[in-house]
Amino acid sequence: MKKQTLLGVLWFHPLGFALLFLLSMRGPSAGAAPARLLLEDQFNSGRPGWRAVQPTGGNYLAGPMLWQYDVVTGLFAEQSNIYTDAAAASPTRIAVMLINDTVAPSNFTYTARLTAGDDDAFGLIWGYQNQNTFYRVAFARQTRAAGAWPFQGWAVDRLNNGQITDLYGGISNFVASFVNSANIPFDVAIVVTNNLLTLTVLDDPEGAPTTYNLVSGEPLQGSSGGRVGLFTWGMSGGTPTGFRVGNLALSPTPLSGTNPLANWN
Ligand SMILES: [Ca+2]
Repeated sequence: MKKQTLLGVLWFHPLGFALLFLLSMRGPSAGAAPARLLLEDQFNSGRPGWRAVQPTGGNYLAGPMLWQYDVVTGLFAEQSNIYTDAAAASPTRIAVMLINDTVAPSNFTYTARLTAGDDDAFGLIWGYQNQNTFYRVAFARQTRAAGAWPFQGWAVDRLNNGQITDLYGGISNFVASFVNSANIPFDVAIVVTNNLLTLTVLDDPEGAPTTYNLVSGEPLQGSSGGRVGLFTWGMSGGTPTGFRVGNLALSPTPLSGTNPLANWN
């Protein structure tokens, strides 16, 4: 009887569930012995340095929330389509988030490369104090009725104890200067200095780069210090599926987290 060694499954969802096992088994026969487990590791401790947040009180549809991290590409994703209220609009603007453990000081720079697959909303969070108090920049491609969030293009809003204030872009002073394209990455830079926001997008950085100075030194409401992260609302399908976010960097205080496979060769 020929003996087989089979590397069975490598399925890695460190923020959800993953299983790695090496299986040594004998070929099929009437007298085959049960599979013998050589190695098992449940990657269920999450992505170190990050926490998934699903705010309470939301009327959630689709989902369930599952944040994913690809250790090879360093990209974060969430593609469950989880959203709130209705596909036409979310009056509550409640959306799930992924928040880093580092607490940024009041002056900081937060950058990332975003790529949309679907046309609903995703983007970046800063000044996170709790699930009801933070700043957010949202990017969406889908056209919706006037006043219906998420707005097409880009929008900066503030939630303060759940109270929503539109700050820049969106419905308050929307300039249709930037709308993301499917599968075209764009680099986002959030710079906060003395409570003034500068928000810049470099679209298609590796193709035909175009810079959009979306907000230039405009005031914010209260401190912007706090945690940073990502959010998603209704993203699934397309190419890439849902969206991807990578090249995440925060200064002067670096993001928390280590490669969960750092001790694996
Ligand atoms: Ca969608």
